Amino acid sequence: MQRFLSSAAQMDTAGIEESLDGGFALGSFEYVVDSWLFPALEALGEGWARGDIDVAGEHAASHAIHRRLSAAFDAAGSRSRGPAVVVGLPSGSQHDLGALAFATAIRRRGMDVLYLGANVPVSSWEEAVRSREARAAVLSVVTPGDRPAAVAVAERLLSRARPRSCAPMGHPRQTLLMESRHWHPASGQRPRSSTSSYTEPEH
Ligand code: B12
Repeated sequence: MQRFLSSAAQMDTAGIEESLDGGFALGSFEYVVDSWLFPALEALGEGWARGDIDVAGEHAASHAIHRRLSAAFDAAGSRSRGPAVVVGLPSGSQHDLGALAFATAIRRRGMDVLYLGANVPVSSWEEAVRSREARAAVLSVVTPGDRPAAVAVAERLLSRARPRSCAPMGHPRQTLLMESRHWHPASGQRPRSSTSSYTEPEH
């Protein structure tokens, strides 16, 4: 990880790529993401916030990671035959690496993933969930500022498009889970009885 951070600080693209080669060789995709990649991203953000890593180095490093995750997502494509799941970010939110990693992991488990990426308006979430008849919608909520837009998406989906569940996920402080308990598939009418449950951790 140290090599990754120093390469980002020096804007050394070969060093960034070599450290990613080493990181991704540590084990399965899921193991690498949890044990190496996300801690490395967190350290990258700390380096940027301290001023040790310039915005250019941070952008170069996060783009290199984006390319790796995209390749892993594509490589998992042939297994996508299971339930449809839509994954992405709400309007205004650009931090899509966590969502892309999650989308890749569930695609590797056989789910039929529609990955929307960053900055998706409420109406487009609705359209995506409806057109794919998605069983679930998963939104990544990386910063507190992303939360109102994520809630707007979840509320719209649960009132209209009705996936079986809608899960805005992120740091424990930002996470909330909204679930439609009584799902009426494609009836075009509101469910006779529906509840939304919000699970909000204590602050
Ligand atoms: C890369 C990066 C960027 C890139 C994003 C590129 C991309 N394509 O994603 C760019 C350059 C675009 C960017 C922009 C900004 N960024 Co930024 N960024 C980061 C950085 C370094 C990594 C983000 C990341 O992907 N982390 C990996 C994720 C997965 O980690 P995580 O969010 O902690 O997620 C964990 C859980 O929440 C959970 N999780 C997250 N998503 C999901 C999804 C699912 C489905 C599940 C199950 C779980 C889950 O799993 C993770 C592992 O535990 C972080 C540093 C950090 N600490 O993360 C800063 C950081 C998030 N950024 C920050 C800031 C301030 C910004 C900007 C406002 C900067 C600016 N002035 O423009 C903008 C905002 C853009 C926007 N409108 O969204 C701050 C946020 C501070 C705050 N609390 O609000 C951070 C924390 C940096 C810092 N240390 O200050 N950023």
